[in-house]
Amino acid sequence: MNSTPILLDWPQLDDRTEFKEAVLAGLSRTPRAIPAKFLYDAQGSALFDAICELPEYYLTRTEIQILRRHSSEIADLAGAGCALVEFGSGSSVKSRLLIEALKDLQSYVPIDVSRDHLDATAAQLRRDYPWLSVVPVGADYMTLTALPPRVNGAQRRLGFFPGSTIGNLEPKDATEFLRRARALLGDGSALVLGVDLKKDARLLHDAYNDGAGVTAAFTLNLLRRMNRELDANFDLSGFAHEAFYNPAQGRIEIYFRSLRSQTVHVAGQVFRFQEGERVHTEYSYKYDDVGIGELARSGGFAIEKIWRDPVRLFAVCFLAAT
Ligand code: AVI
Repeated sequence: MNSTPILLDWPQLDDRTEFKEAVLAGLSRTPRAIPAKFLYDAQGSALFDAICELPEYYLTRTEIQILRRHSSEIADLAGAGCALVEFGSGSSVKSRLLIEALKDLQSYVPIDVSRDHLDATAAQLRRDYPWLSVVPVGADYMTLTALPPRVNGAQRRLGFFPGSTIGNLEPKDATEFLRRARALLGDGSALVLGVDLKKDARLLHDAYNDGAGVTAAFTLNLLRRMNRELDANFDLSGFAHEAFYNPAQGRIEIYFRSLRSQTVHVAGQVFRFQEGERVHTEYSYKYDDVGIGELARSGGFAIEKIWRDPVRLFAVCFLAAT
């Protein structure tokens, strides 16, 4: 059975206000930082899709390969009659591998803040899988507290959080995400989690500093977005993308850096940037087995199985709720 999107938590009218408040607060504090979620407007999402195709950005194709190789094992562990709940579904490319492998899938529940993405994805999935009940939820999965009642008839709720997006959360927020997912999915549930692993710093560096400059365009799109939406006047030639691996913290750190001393107006306020001053935009934490175990436990899950790519060092984990 199909349906129109269920928009439980759709803050569309407040989007620009939220962006403005976050930017003004982020540029006023020391050190300066703007939350990573604001990188993903329509242009940012398109640039991220392009990043996923880059030769240096191994994460997406490695994870797809693992899912392809092990989807029937995942389906066996999950059992029949699940509701598949995807956190931050985007265009649901990876979930198709699970949709096709899971037995007697009761429903597919993509959760995403981007309504455009959600509508288009749901429509396409309904065309491609007419037998599937697609139940889209327009919401921020970090704040969502309930799933639509239609999902209640499933044997089990199987969460799906691919892409190592968990790595974009600071460890305490990653734990908080898992706790919330555990509460949302309920007793007896499970979660398929994609996690990028610690590896040679050079490979990591290259993945976030690609030769074609797409990652730089992705970071600097945040400045364009501020110019577009907040009446800002960032001169893009005066700022540069900066990304490096911090081995002590086990994370990639991403910033935009001012190339000269300059003044910028944003939403009626004036901000002075020193030459070399950075504004933080993203972390991308990399895990090892111990870290994944600790993270899973802290969020109310236990590792049932991990599939790894031994060369690219990416893991897909099947976590069971404890
Ligand atoms: C979405 N997320 C998992 C990406 C990552 O690898 O941390 C975001 C990204 N930022 C720059 N490149 C990719």
